[in-house]
Amino acid sequence: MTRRGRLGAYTFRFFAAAFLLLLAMPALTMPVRAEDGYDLWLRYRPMETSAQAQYRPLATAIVSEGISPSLDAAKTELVRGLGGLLNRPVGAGAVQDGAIVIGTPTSSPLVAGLKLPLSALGKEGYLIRSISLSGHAVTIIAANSDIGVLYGSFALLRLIQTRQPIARLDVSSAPRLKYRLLNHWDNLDGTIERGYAGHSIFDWHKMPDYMDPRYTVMTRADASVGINGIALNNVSADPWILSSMYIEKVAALAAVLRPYGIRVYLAAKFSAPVELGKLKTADPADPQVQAWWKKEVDGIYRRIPDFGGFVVKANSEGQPGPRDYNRSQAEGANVIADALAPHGGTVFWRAFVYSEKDPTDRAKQAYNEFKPLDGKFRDNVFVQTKNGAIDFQPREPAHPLFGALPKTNMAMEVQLTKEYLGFATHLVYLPVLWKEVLDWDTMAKGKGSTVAKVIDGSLEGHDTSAMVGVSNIGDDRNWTGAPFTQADWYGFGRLTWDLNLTPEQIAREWLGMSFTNDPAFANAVVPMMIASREAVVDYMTPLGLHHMFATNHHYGPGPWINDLSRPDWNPTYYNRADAKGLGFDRTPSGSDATSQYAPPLASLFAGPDIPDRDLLWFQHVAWGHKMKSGRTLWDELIVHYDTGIAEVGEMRRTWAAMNPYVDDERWSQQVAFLAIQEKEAQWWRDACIAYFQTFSHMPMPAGHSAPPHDLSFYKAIYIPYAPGAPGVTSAAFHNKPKDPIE
Ligand code: GCV
Repeated sequence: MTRRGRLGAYTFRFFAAAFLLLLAMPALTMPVRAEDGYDLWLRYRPMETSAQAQYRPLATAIVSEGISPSLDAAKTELVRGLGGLLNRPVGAGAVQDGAIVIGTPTSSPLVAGLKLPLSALGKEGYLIRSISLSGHAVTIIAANSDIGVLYGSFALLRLIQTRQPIARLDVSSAPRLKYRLLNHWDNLDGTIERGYAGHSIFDWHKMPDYMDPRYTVMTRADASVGINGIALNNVSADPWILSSMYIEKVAALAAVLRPYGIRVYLAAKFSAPVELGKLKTADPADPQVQAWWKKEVDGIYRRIPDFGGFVVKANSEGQPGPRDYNRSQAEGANVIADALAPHGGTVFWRAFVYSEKDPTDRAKQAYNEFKPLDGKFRDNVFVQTKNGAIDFQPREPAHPLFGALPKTNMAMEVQLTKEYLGFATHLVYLPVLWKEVLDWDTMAKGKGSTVAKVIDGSLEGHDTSAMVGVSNIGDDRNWTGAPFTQADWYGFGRLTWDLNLTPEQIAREWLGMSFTNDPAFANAVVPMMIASREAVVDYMTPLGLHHMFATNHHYGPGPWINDLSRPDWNPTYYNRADAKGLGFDRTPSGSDATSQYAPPLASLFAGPDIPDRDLLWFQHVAWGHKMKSGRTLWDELIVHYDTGIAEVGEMRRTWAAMNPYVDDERWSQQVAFLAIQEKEAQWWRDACIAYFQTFSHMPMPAGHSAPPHDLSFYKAIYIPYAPGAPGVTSAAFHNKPKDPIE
């Protein structure tokens, strides 16, 4: 070859190599697999090679004898999960070493022949056991129902996803609560009240002809953590949902949910007999009204035989209710309950009842209304009570109704969506908050009368039980608006299944399934998640402060707001800041809300030994009051605000160091969200201190800086279109300060 020819060949090879390198570039520079959170905790990414080798012999085939939609769902999930995790197809097969045999004694002669101890597991529990079958080492997933088998399948996958040993399993598990429900506050127009993850995933307009595949993904996620019912629409309900047009759509959704053991519920508007039925009244004592509910309910059950029932918000925040007809909450609930009873349906009647016409402390109103009605509700009614007496605050004492209605089925309602906790961008791991309430000792029947025992029915021997969560799901690609808000959805389900789980356990599981099982990752991130709850209390509402939120959207601080039409919507109503001090006097010399608690708690909250964390909830305290730490109230308050901010700073540092363990997409989104959180924690602290200082007139304690602006700066911050607020457009001009650009 001539020199020229050689040169030509080299040049060709060089350009060919450069071209190939160019083609390979994206693969070299991009992460191996992009993650956007869509797959939630059901990611099923291939395990590390060593783990694959360890688990593959233990999951070689799936043996399922029966046929049913739920068994199919279980099989499909195992095929998908095992195939993904073990990085090789795992399909249906015969009994062999490593087979996973699933079924119930009714559907599977194999399972029936084993005579397993299933009776204590009830309808939904499951048993997973490693046994020898015809000389083969297999894993059995057995239950009394196909749904139990599905739950067991998710449980086995969870064990593998979190790298637990599965060679010698003997696990039985049954849910502690009978009703484990999510309430979606989704409006029929696609908006979501207090939703921070996009629009509603329910595309009502296209239903029933088009059923978005996302419904099934959501359902799988719900079922994987044991959720067994969802109410589809906002509790501030649109009567249209009960029309035949919408019931047809609801029936189509119920069909998606059914194989996964999830029943559909609806929020019903109390005045529906008037709006839909064209009656003159919705009075529960009116025979025509009673007949209307019966006819409506019968019609629903004809289309949805396993319909769950209704959740009702009555006489609350402008919603109609029995009081409009001088009837009690029980009479209102019972008329609907009577219509549902023959079909096995349930009413979740909300205790979130307070009236602008009642001058009584808002924190006392629900108790006053419901306490005299104990024993008057039908058996198929739950009184659905928020965890605290005001409204999903960063911290509230448990609602005084827990333990106060021994003859009534009590459900606890908590909020997954973070209306009062900084929306989706603030990392606040909510199982810590819920656990605090579940562990709260009401003392109703002496020591140990925890809220958990009230809602699981054991305190008073009820045979039914429930917990309800306000959903945080929207149509954002990652479902809940942020990587870490998925943990609240996951944690809610896991906790309702097993109230004994600790927030740490739940966090560790979720991190392993959603990110990585590397212990170094969990060791850093679990404490960060746990600390996140106290951080938000500290930077938003320390020492028992509550409802300091800006109007309507509740985004950011507004402790000075005092001009709303209803006194009990004003933050000043709650903080009572004045020249003397701070806090709501709910002792006997004040509103006497303390007396709604069992005597030992009542005297604790009204006396000098009250824990700091509840102080300003129950007492009005002088600015110079000596706290347990020896500091004045004023100094203590500032220390708490700054501790909260410091905690978020610490969270940022922790997460920044997690880059090696997490895909770039989720890592960098969380980096940005934590930066927002820190900025807003500072905003909360500065705005609140600037306001309170106008009363305390006290200097900043040494080492703590003064807010950089004066109060007028914070008051002028105006956010017209913060997401999630009801009627946001009409409210957008409320309190609008003069725009500096005008
Ligand atoms: C659905 C709070 C929220 C409202 C919500 C209400 C409720 O007041 O701000 O958006 O309305 O609680 O729980 O009914």
